[in-house]
Amino acid sequence: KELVIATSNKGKIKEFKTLFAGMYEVKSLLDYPEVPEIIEDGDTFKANAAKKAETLAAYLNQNVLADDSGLSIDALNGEPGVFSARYAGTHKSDADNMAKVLSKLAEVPEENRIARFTCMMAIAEPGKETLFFEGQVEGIIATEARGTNGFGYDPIFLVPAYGQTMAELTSELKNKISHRADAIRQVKNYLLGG
Ligand code: ITT
Ligand code: NA
Repeated sequence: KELVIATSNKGKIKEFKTLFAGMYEVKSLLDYPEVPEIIEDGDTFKANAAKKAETLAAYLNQNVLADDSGLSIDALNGEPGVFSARYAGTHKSDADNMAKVLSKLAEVPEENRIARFTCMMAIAEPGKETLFFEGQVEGIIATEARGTNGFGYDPIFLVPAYGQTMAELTSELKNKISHRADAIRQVKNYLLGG
């Protein structure tokens, strides 16, 4: 059985394939290059997740899951938030985004570097109301990037319980504790009728 996910982020796709292994064959926007670009102009993770899932579900006329996610830092009033993918500009790298965060927090002491990753998942079914599942994980923004696993802001996101950044954890461990794992646990419960 296949599950279509409205994402072209390779880091997410890799995690989805692992998290749904044995349950679904994961398809992504990379398998549908003809789909027009979906503009993410919402103010919230929920609005963007709904737009991605509903647009692709209507286009393919089948059920679609979407993930809108990001990093919210208390000391920056929730930034980068919905701008996480393009915080340093539209054609900048993850490294540029992380550098911008570290520079904005340069004078902020550790106790005030609290942050969380949020993963808002939407399941859109043609002709039905969209469903939402939200996962989160809390951490501390490190003072420098460490680790090479994962993607996005993982190298600067310290997970206090392990004393390591999300990018230093094995992908197996990230897939147990992450915001995405949290949301997918709820999605699976729903899909399996739990
Ligand atoms: P799609 O919209 O195609 O799914 P995207 O990268 O644009 O890909 P988002 O709009 O949801 O996805 O932006 C999420 C950004 O938040 C992403 O680009 C990363 O910078 C960051 N992010 C999300 N999940 C993350 C994770 O597990 N680890 C680190 N950073 C993450
Ligand atoms: Na996006």
